[in-house]
Amino acid sequence: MTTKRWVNKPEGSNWGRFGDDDQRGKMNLLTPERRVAAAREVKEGIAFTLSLPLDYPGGNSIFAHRKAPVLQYEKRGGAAYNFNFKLSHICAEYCDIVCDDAVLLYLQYSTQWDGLSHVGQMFDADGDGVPEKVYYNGWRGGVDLVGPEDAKEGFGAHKLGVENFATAGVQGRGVLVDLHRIYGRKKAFVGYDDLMRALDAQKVGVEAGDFLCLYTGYGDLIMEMNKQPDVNVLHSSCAALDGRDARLLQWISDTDLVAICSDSLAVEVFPPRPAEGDSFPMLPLHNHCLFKQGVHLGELWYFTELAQWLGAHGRWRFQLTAPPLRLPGAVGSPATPVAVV
Ligand code: UVW
Repeated sequence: MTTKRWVNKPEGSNWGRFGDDDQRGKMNLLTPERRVAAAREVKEGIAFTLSLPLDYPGGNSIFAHRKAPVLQYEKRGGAAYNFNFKLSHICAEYCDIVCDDAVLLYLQYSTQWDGLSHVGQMFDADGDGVPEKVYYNGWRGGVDLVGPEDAKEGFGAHKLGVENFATAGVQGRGVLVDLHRIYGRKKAFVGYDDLMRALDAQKVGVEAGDFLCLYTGYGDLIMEMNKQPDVNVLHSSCAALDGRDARLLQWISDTDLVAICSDSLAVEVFPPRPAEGDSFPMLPLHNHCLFKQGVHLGELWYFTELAQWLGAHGRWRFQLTAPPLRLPGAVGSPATPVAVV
């Protein structure tokens, strides 16, 4: 049985399109036919890893609340650490030695997916005249997504967690737009007209079910900074989408693309252009994609070698495989996406 949990739905949203209890958004558009079409893009069998090393960007000056991963080790049987650990103490030769480890990993520190529970909005979904904390498809903050200020225990994204996305089988056709070729490392707000010009110049289109991938050069800057990111340089460099361009947002909805992935920090320009009025989303593209449309966002991906190869071969489409972790209740997830051309 499904439950419709809203009376009002936000303007420009597609809530209910994939069912009242949907938690996967446009990943529902990854049909067998579209996966076969994506597989047809494989001509050479050459693979590209689209992840930064997960200890990049380095430090936590970009976001104080996201820290570099820390590997941790446990003792085995209370005595020695389970690292270079001899499984048997009675033999000197041929005995196995083993290692294992743990990690304190901020899930959105490096190459990552934003799950649909990452950004919601204050919105009067129940029609009582008072806005409440709501996420994609009407799932509620404090009820379906429970944090330390909502309850004493049982935290997590009980709805819209990345495990729903992981079990969608995240494989399809990627379309790369090389914004770096146009803008270099100059900071640029890419709106609808700019994106259409870039697609026309590459003679490629984005179709329903596609993953739109944006190469901006930001990932190269991150790598060159060698784990000591200069935030002022990063915030004043490279192209990103202009989340305040209404025509761009409408195109994202109409195209039925399933995700937008970029080597930049936030896919959209962050901080964004000032908005009109006194009440508006701080992250307008996140608001449109994650909250209204169920379109996942991939951030801090690494496209450099793929972009070079595609440019040299006059191709822009490829097969993309990019599952998040199947980690119940998580909001975001690291990713190690693979493109095959
Ligand atoms: C923020 O919190 C700014 O989100 P993101 O990493 O998705 O840009």
